[in-house]
Amino acid sequence: MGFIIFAMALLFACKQPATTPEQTQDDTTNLTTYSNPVIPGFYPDPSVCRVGEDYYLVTSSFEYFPGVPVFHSKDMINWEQIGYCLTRDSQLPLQKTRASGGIYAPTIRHHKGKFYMVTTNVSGMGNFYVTTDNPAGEWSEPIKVEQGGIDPSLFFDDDGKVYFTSNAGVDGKEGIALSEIDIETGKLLTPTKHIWGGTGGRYPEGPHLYKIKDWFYLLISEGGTEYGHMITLARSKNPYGPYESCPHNPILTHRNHVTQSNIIQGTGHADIVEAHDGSWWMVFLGFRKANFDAHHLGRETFVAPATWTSDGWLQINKTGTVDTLMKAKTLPLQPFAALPDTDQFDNEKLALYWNFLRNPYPETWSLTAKKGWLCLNGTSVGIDSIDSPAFIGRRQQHFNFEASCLLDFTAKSANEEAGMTVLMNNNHHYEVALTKSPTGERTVIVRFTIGSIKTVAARVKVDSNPVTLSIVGDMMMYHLGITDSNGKFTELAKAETRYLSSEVAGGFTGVYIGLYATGNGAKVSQPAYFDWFRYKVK
Ligand code: 6LW
Repeated sequence: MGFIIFAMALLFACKQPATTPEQTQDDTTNLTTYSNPVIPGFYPDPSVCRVGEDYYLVTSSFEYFPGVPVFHSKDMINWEQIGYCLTRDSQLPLQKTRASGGIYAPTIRHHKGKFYMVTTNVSGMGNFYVTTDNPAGEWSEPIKVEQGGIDPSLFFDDDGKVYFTSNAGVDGKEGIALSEIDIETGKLLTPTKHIWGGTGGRYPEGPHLYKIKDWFYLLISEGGTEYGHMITLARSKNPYGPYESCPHNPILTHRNHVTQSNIIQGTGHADIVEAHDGSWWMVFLGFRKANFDAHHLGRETFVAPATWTSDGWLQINKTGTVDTLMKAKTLPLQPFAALPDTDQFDNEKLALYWNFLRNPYPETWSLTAKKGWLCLNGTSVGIDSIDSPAFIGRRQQHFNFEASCLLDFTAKSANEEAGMTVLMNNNHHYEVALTKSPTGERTVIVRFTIGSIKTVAARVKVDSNPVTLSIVGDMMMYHLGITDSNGKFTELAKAETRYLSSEVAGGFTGVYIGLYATGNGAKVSQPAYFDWFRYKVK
């Protein structure tokens, strides 16, 4: 029975729309069909705010740089990345940050013409916020807040008070804590007080405080970010409590038997917003299981409609559950143009979707050294290191994809290599790379690193230069190989997506597709040049 349910889930999942979400707006019923997740791939811990008829959303980013991507929408369904909150080393020191360290859940708020983004750098800086007038531009230097815990949030009350919440334990009490802060300096104006412990689930976290119709509502997550995740709600007439738990808790979860065969699992960590037409929406994270109960795309951003019950509680998508195809009355859809599949590296700036692993060493990459090519100057740092290799990567956002790059590189020794990787973290990644064999031949290798198990699964001699390296992914497997000038792909080796999943690799991130160069302990004698990179949804 379990297998049949799994097979059905798989069949349904395989039918999922690929690049742009499937969207239709029915004029007679006024209902929109849209696909969830609305931002696929590793974009967890979403937070949203509205300014007039514009919506802004941020997500966490951990050890990747720049940090905290910012998205814009006109309809809550279509999201376009417009920038990052943390673009400078002074805002985001990530040097030697462990995998899944760095930036945890952010909150975005807009108050009196200013945007605020508050988050935690768990690898040193702790809780801090940055501000800006223009969310697509530069944000301020960090303003630190001396309250512990993760998942900080800000609430601006009408009387001018600013409340800071996080999941800090106080006097041995687990749960959500609150203080008032001076928003100019970040200084605490009151002691930190415990306000709610949740409904009994583990890890009460991700708090957001709102004032709606004379009630202070506290939205949190419990149960941990895995299969037991849930979203719970409480309210009080006073920000300090006592808080009354919503009788319908959890208001959104997929931990129960009704959703056990749903491909979407782990729903939690939410934020809400009232749209300019008076409708209410929730953004939250979830993941899509791929290879049995394992997921490798990371935790993704989902959106669901919310309504208020007559007794003043929030109901999410009527059922407290969601689907990959949603039907709801939405704002008029305003989709954005799809990004091109291929990056020709013709601009002097990297496209917004590219990230570095930790703060990049400036000399390791260039878009100007050879015009129209990305140049990676490999150093001694490899992608196994808790350091900053010569690497740029983009998120794998779809189960079925083909990624290719044209690489011009000649290794001078067997240590030197450059290529393409699917990388979950420094201990879990697969690559196809150009190197030199111990006997001096120009060689393409496929290597798998799964924890302490490392193996070169394929090694073929190649004469040509440049070479097109390719990785083709589906729900179950990655296929790594080379593509010839006629576009014919030759698989050299394959391995399961499962071994790059969160369940195997651990941590909070999702798979990246990266381009890299390294001397594995010594500087590489010459640069690796990438003419183009293609990420195509299949
Ligand atoms: C985040 C916490 C969570 O800080 O996971 O799922 C943590 N929720 O709220 C890391 O993303």
